[in-house]
Amino acid sequence: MSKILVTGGAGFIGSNFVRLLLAQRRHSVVNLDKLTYAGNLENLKDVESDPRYAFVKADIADRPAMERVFAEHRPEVVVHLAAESHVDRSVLDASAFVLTNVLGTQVLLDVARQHGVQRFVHVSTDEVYGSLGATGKFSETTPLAPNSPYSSSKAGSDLLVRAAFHTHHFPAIITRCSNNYGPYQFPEKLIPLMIANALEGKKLPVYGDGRNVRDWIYVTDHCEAIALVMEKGRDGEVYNIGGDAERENLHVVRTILKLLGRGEDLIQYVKDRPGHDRRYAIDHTKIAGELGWRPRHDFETALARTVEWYVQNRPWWERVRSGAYRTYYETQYGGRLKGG
Ligand code: NAD
Ligand code: TDX
Repeated sequence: MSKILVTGGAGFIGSNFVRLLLAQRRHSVVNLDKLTYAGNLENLKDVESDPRYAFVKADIADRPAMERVFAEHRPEVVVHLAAESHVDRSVLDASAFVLTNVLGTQVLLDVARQHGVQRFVHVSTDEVYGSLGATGKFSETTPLAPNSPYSSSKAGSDLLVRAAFHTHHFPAIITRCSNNYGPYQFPEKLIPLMIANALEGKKLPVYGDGRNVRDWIYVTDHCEAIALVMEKGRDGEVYNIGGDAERENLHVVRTILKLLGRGEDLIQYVKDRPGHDRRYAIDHTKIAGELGWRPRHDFETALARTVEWYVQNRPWWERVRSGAYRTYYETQYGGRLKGG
């Protein structure tokens, strides 16, 4: 049993990962999160009283705060998911992306190394490889060619992790995953945005011609891959993770409308995202061969299950949209927990 520090555990993938660790492993988990707009402790309501779970509010770019957290909690393993994660926001203002994704990752690497952390899993993205044409897939040896401020800041963090391994023999591993979907995804990303808008009878904004392709993966498949890499991955390696589910955006949007019994008149074509990557597709042969991982969920079934989750959990995303979720930390945790 280890003590695992998960950064960004109040976000979409992080909260699913914390839940998976507590349910399927015996580890104890410290969730370290700044609670930006994307951090929502309501995502972890069901596990917050678990004695193996602790929450710390802190910024990964704040070195003194990180030193305090590592000295107090002494984690053996770090799984690093904290990031600014939304491409459209990075187009409007890249500064938070550089601060958190680049500087924050370096601070975390330094402090984790000083404290003798035995394994550091850096959760990155397929977007660092850039954009594909009609054919081909990203492998771990595909050159980095990020196109957005978001993906460039993630590529910067990947290179700093690589440098920590090569320069300091720091036991770090990088994962690069394709587009996730599932419960607790912030409704600014394609799938939850389209579901919530359709449920409210609002327009569904499709960028450009809607023919961009993403390789979709159900979030728990990604979380299982991260857990396997954490347990059995090789230091200094990169592992690609993907869902074998390439779909055009328009297909995804039409499927959501069909599942909700809404008409295609809700679709609204809008101005394209600047620098919009055309296609992503992941070759995950390496993690399949080395660690025996494969995605378990097929896209159509898991998308239907996801749509059902947003229908059943309407108060969750309505509280996100109204901003009410921001008060949860204060009312639920106010004064009781130490933070950075
Ligand atoms: P998210 O935006 O839902 O969550 C990010 C979390 O990080 C939030 O809880 C936020 O409060 C926290 N955070 C942000 N800045 C912080 C800081 N300075 N200090 C501490 N915490 C901070 O993101 P997500 O979609 O769950 O993505 C998690 C990770 O996985 C990211 O690193 C992202 O790049 C990567 N990733 C995401 C996808 C995807 O499809 N969503 C795919 C591949 C990789
Ligand atoms: O309103 C929209 N309309 C639209 O057509 C939104 C929000 C998106 N889109 C398109 C843009 C993309 O082609 O849908 C596709 C998916 O968009 P996002 O959900 O914003 O995801 P993407 O830009 O592909 O990046 C995501 O996957 C990789 C995550 O946000 C990243 O954090 C992750 O690294």
